Amino acid sequence: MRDFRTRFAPEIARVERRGLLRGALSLGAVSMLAGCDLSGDGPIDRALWAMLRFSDRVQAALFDPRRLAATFPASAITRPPRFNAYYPLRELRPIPDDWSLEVGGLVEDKRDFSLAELAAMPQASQITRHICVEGWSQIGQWRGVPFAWFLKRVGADLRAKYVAFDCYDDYSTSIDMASALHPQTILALEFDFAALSRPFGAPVRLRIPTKLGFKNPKYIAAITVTNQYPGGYWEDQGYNWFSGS
Ligand SMILES: Nc1nc2c(c(=O)[nH]1)N[C@H]1C(S)=C(S)[C@@H](COP(=O)(O)O)O[C@H]1N2
Ligand SMILES: [Mo]
Repeated sequence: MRDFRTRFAPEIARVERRGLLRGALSLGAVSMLAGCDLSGDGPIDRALWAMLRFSDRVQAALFDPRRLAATFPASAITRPPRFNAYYPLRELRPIPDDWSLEVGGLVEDKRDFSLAELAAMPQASQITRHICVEGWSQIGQWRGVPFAWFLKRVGADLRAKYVAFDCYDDYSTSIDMASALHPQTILALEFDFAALSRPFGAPVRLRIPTKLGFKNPKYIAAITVTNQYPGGYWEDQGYNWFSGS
């Protein structure tokens, strides 16, 4: 943290110009505002968004890409697993028969991938804890393609800032490239030692145990590598974007 001020000099200057750090509003106070409606476009909203982006940069700088999330024995798996989405399970719609995973943005191999192609790639299994911001957690098993391997395979620009996910239920989220490349981040095809079922993310979901549950998109339709801040369904409503767990 010694070079903190140097490293974040432009951001700190920007935030200080707005008088926020000199005032009563600390980063903690701003994070408590997560959950408030920040959809307005006034000067206060813009200043708050600047603070939130600043907080994301700090969290990204503190993220250790080699530190592994805790793993558990199969006996620790929570059963039955808990479904969660921004709507109730009965409103889950079917996935189109012609599903394929669209990969675009800053990648060389911009095209669609079938489930068979994904299944033929290297797979890794993990038993990790999934933590939902709503105040519950569960331990589960997921298996799938190491996302770092996948990003290299499609020739993604690994210096790009973000990877964005768009889902079939109009959900979306996005993550930083360092977290995307973390060894435990996988494109999961399997959950609880069986093919992913529809509620838990079929055909494919992201499993990223270093982040909170809402950063683990299910029913992925498209993956985009980009330098433009993509936000996401909850992120656009003020949830902390980085959301490490
Ligand atoms: N497509 C999609 N993915 C999603 C969500 C969603 O509503 N739609 N909810 C998120 C949230 S808040 C959580 S906690 C987890 C829940 O995953 P689970 O149903 O496998 O427990 O999915 C995340 N991914
Ligand atoms: Mo969640």
